[in-house]
Amino acid sequence: MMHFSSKATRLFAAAFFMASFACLVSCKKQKAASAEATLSFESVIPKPVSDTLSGSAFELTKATKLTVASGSEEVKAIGQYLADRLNPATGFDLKVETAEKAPESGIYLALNEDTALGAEGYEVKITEEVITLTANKPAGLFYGVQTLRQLLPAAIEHAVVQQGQWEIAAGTIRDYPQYAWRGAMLDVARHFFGMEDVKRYIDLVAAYKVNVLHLHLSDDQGWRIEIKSWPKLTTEGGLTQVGGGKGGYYTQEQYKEIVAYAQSRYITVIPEIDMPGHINSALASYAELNTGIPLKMEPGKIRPTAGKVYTGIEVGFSTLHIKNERTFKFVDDVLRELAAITPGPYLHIGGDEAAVTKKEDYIAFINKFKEMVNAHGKKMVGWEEIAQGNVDSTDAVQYWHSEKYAQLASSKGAKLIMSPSVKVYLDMKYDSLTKLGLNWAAYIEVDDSYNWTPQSLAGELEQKNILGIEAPLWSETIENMDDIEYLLFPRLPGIAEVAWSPAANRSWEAYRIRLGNQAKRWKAMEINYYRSVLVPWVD
Ligand code: NGO
Repeated sequence: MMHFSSKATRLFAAAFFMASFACLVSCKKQKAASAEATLSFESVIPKPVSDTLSGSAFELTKATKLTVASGSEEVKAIGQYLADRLNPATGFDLKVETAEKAPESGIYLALNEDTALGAEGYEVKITEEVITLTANKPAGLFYGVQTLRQLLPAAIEHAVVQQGQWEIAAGTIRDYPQYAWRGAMLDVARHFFGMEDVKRYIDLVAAYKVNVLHLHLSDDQGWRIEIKSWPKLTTEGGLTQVGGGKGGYYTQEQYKEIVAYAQSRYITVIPEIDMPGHINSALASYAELNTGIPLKMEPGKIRPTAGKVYTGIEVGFSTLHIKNERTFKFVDDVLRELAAITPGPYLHIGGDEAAVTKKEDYIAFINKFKEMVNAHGKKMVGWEEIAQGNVDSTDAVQYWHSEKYAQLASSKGAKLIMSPSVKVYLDMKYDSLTKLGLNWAAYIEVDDSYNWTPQSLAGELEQKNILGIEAPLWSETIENMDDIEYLLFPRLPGIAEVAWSPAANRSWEAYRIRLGNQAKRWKAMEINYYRSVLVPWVD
């Protein structure tokens, strides 16, 4: 207990008590003010639909309780996913607890009917005491968790313990996506990427609320998915890749593991077998798929010989043959086996650049593929050229550069996935100095891939026909994870924002600041990215 002997000491003590009392009243405000100055929602990509700061902050400490509403294993798993993101860098040992009702402090996740938020939206309310994350469906909780990650200091992304204060700006965020299809494609055919790379790719895109992983599983250079009834597709057709290096393939068990991993990140896998062109790896594996029917060639054009293993990067030289009896047995077996291991609703049949398939054969092929895909309980997706076939409102057509085909697909009632090669082809170089990538469509700087809306392309499409957006990463020139990351970052987050955030909320000037704030995060995540001079990076 304090003891005051002299008058001077008593006066000092009185002043001290008064100051302390004054602080009790105002220091909380001061903390709030400093939080307001340093903490904001400006670190979040894609930009939320609405957010309001309240001016104080929540601090995550080792005493913070992480609670989920009881009754759903799925919600508990999302709680665990959050704990796994928070524990390594903080050094805390947060454990997921369940409760019947919302606690008064800590972090709380629960399902809660709020129809305005839709199937993927969420609301997060942050006060000094408690963070309450709610959503109609688990997917919304998962996206809310991605937002919370980005609201914490960037150091949270380190894999080892960091010193730091783990504050989150207080306020409310209500958020939901504009488009149901927010995709990223990875071409594992031109160069093969193993399980760890695919999982990292999934994690990187999941952080930006991407919900579709389109795997381009076959092309002229390689067949990458085990088909048990046609084993040579992989044991022969999967052996090599562009440049002649060792290829590879996923067994069906491995594919299922990828699908499950993606599912745990609320990402649907869409497998693509590219047909009737881009099929050389199959022709090279099974002589019976070749008929020897001479191919229609452009005069003077030298094409690679279809039917032999191919390691270059030409396109449009191979085709299945409509008059070959084995062709449809082959296609049906492949689609059946693929449908059986794919829980998602779609199978992608490719359909692009069938330059040596006769037009009437091409149309007959697409109509037949559609019947087969539907017979196996799935819906068909294909590149824009499939609009020439009998597509309808159950099919999705992936626009990549032809306004004519996009309009045709839309006039037949098909849904459009927007992958404009001049905006979102991640294999395009940033500028003429970029070492990786191609440039046939355009040089795509980070502002180019951000500054567009799906409706204004392909001759003004109606909103109701647009299913969403997908960014393809073709792999002719990329060989490893570092290469993947360099072309993905910084463009992918901006494309994800085009797919998620309302166009009226977006502006390049504001976005580039938010993007620059991601640099520390990417460093912590060890992401290899292109340091565009257009972005004010904050390290
Ligand atoms: C085209 C082609 C692919 C290439 C890619 C390279 C489509 C749909 N087909 O896009 O085979 O890999 O360009 O940018």
